[in-house]
Amino acid sequence: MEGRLLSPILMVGGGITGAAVAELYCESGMDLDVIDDRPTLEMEEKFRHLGFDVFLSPEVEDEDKWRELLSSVERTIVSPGIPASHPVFTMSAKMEIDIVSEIELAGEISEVPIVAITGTNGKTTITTLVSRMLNDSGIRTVACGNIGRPLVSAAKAAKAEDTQTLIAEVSSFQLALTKTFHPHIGLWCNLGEDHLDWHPDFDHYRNSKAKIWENLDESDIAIANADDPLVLESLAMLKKECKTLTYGYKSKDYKVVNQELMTPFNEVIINTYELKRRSVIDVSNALAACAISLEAGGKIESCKKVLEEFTGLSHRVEQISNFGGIEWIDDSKATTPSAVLAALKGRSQVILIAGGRNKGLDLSLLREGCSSIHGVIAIGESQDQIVDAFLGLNVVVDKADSMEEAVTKAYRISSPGMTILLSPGTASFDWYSNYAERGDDFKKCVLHLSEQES
Ligand code: UMA
Repeated sequence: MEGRLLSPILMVGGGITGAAVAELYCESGMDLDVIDDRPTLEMEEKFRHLGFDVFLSPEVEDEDKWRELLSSVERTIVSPGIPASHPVFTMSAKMEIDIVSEIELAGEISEVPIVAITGTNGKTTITTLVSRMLNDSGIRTVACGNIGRPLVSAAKAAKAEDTQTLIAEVSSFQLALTKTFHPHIGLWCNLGEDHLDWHPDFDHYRNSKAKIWENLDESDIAIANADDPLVLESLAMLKKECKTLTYGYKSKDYKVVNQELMTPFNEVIINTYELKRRSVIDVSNALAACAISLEAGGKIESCKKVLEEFTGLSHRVEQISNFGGIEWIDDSKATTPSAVLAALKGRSQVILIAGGRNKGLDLSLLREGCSSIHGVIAIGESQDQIVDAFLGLNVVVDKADSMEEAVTKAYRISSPGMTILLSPGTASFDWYSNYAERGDDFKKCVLHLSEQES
């Protein structure tokens, strides 16, 4: 493993990814420096413990300091959250320093196959399902990547942990810089506007996602969602000789026929009535997971068993209460308009709580869901954009300055039989540290209101 690692290395970002890369270099007895735009004492302590120093990144315009910092660096590894506009990219390019992402490094050191899953919405669910299906089939896997545990950590530990296949959720941030990243199976589930505060434009975002398939060869498999025209178009443009497969309602490979999920050989995997979650998006994610699992050697019975038991992940269209005869749903993970539209699909009489920190996206797209919506409570920094999105439509619109107020106002305009859906379409960082905290606050406010009202 050591032979494939280069030194000296500059690690950009001292978060979860930075720590995982540092652990790899520490174990290999190699040197590494860390820079961060916002170093903290806790961070410094974490890296000092591994024998590495953390430095404050030089100012954007201080080219001399950048040159000095990078003068002895052979490779820069960047954390996924470092945006394409960060000076480390321009300076590394100017000084002809190799610049890679952590998943590229993971691909270089991994001794077991990697299955990679990307897309705008649903990739965490698919990653979780695939890992469970393959484990149940007797193939030892670990779910990793953007889902939480860095791919590089899981790759490093694969031998010790007896892992046979790594199931990696990969984000556009992680894919953007890859040159050699080579999963055995790469699945792309969908594409909608997202992260335009990180990517310079939509094409950059789309091209980054498309990199999941860039290095596949004859022994690999590219899997695409047949119901997503942009993903299908990218599949058609693929020049490589790998096997290609699709899944979805419009697919001829992994498909839905008379409510049954089926393989390309028309074997029945499960009937949709046996699924605990069976909205259009749930069925799509279930099929995606089956496609990967069966192509990776999993068993149909295991796919069926896992799907029968799967009740969904927290904060993703999660039903949290039926107080007042209302279906209360926490979909705090929905940080893009496309995710909100997916949650609204097939529903009616919804009171939507939406808004937060806009990631540079066009929130007026939410209008497309108006036939499902009875009312909207606009929250957070982008509340005016949310209000504007529904101007002139037959939808009750109000604003709230806290989650508690939003929950109360939503309840006041609701009637039994309706749904109150927190599906913000934006990031949470204006009011919270992350989407989970936002969802938990929503749950707390619903519980509080139900206690007050009873
Ligand atoms: N930092 C800078 N300058 C910047 C941005 C960040 O110095 O311009 C520093 C921060 O001060 C911080 C460090 O970078 O110290 C954080 O690095 P990071 O933002 O890359 O985050 P990590 O802690 O390394 O976590 C990352 C992923 N985060 C992002 O992509 C933003 C995690 O995905 C992932 O679980 C983890 O690696 C392990 O692979 C989170 C995420 O929000 C869940 N992902 C996005 C999403 O799902 O929408 C893509």
